[in-house]
Amino acid sequence: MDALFPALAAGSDRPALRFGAETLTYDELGRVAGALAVRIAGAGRVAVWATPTARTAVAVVAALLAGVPAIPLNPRTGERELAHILGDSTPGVVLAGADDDLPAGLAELPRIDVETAVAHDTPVSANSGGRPGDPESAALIVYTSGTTGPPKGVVLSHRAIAASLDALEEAWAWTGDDVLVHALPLFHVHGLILGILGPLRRGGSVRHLGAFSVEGVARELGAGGGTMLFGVPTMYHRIADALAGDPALVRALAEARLLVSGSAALPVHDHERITAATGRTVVERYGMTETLMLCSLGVHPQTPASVPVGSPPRPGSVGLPLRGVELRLVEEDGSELGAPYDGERVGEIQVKGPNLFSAYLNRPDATAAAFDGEWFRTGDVAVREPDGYVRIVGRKATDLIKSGGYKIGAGEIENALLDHPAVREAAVTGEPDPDLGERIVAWVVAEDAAKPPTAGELADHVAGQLAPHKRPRTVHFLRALPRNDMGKLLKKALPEALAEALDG
Ligand code: MCA
Ligand code: AMP
Repeated sequence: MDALFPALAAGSDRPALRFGAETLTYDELGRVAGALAVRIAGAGRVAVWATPTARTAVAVVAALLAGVPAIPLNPRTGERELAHILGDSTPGVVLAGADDDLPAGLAELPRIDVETAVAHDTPVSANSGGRPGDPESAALIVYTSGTTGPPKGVVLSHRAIAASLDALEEAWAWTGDDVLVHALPLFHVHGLILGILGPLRRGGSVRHLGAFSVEGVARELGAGGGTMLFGVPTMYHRIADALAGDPALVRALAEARLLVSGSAALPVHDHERITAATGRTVVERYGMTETLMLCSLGVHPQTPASVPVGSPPRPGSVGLPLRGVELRLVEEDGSELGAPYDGERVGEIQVKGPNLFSAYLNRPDATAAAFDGEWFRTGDVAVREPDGYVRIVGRKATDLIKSGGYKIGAGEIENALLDHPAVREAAVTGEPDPDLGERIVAWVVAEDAAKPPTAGELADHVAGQLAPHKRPRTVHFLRALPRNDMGKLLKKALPEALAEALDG
């Protein structure tokens, strides 16, 4: 197998990473990551304190070069979730920045501070292109939520990462000349694998904004030098909102080669607003932590970079399966929906391919349950148009919420709420939200109806235990949760219970 980063081995003074004022060339990245790789070789698994900084990119590249599995940690992870992840993945060391203030949960773990400055005596590491080790070995362990229980560690191999990034190279004519702009978090597949490892595998460069802002996008794209933008629908929604009063933003988007949205469906209305203002079509792609990338609209490689085209715009569609991905739709009764497709019949998306994960860490039961034979069950429900294009229409599990592009299990939030002393019963649902896609709503029965906790207190509690993006944005207080005769919670009846909500 190819080493993941041929351009690192070659070394050059071309920019690889830029985070704010900090830039690392391929030569510099090869030296600092190569030196760190030598230090962590044999460390077992390494946790990476995944702030949106160059240090995170250096730490992850070093782990990949050393052949040591990396576990990216959301630096805002709350106590309970962090304890679970550390207990499950048992890293031998944590890589962080010298000025990062690590929480108590990490105090026991040896710490290595990640340097991004090249010491004069740092040699170009012999392995800075990475040893062509076992392609099946674990490269990253990325935690993802399920409907119930704590998040599961998805073990991703070098093979899966290379296969997925190379399929995107073809679909998007992605080259070393591309400069990717994004502001995605670096502890998930989208921001880390696509957004950092993707450009590095191509020998191109990435400019990370640190935090998302429409101004940052306008500054870096187009005339700013950026050729591609990756974002979740919430980011494109905010961009669409800003276009009317911002000619510089319109120009920046119009001049970019490729605008890509993923992690959740981009509403047709936002597609239309962006196209109307800029003449550009946002390219949707579909993937999952367990499968990496599965489908995308494509661009035509022969099109000059200055001419912005996508394959025929198809808002609401995620395009065709990528190279190497086998995809089928399976009906409730287990029968496969074959061609000819009619754009009407609905089935669960199941997939096979070299891009798939290896296993859920320590969870052979969950790994086995996720497959139908060799086919991975995505839980996403779709139709195929007569020409094979895939259109996602929903999800099998109503207890999975996609908010701001993050996947969040209702069960883990319910458990966290139930841990609050003032909460007797709790149910969590996702409700449509124009900005976040879905908004987390908590339905709570207080221990003492006369003295319920405040909504803000419960949001802080969930943010502190799990993560801020899992906090409920709306809390309704009820006298009782709707249940059937067997005592089973009836989530579908919750909206009706709203009329009797104590919060008015
Ligand atoms: C607010 N904050 C709080 C609280 N309230 N913090 C603690 N406790 C509270 N009670 C803080 C937040 O931490 C944050 O701080 C700030 O207030 C605003 O938070 P929030 O409102 O949550 O942020 P947002 O504006 O809603 O964020 C929108 C976003 C974000 C930027 C679009 O949702 C995002 O980055 N989404 C990306 C998700 C993603 O990458 N998904 C990929 C996984 P501060 O402002 O300081 O940060 S899916 C995947 O990988 C698959 C493979 C795929 O297909 O891509
Ligand atoms: P995650 O497990 O966080 O990696 O999220 C994966 C899920 O995000 C998929 O199973 C889909 O439900 C959803 N998803 C990702 N990309 C898209 C897209 N372009 N359109 C609709 N849903 C998407």
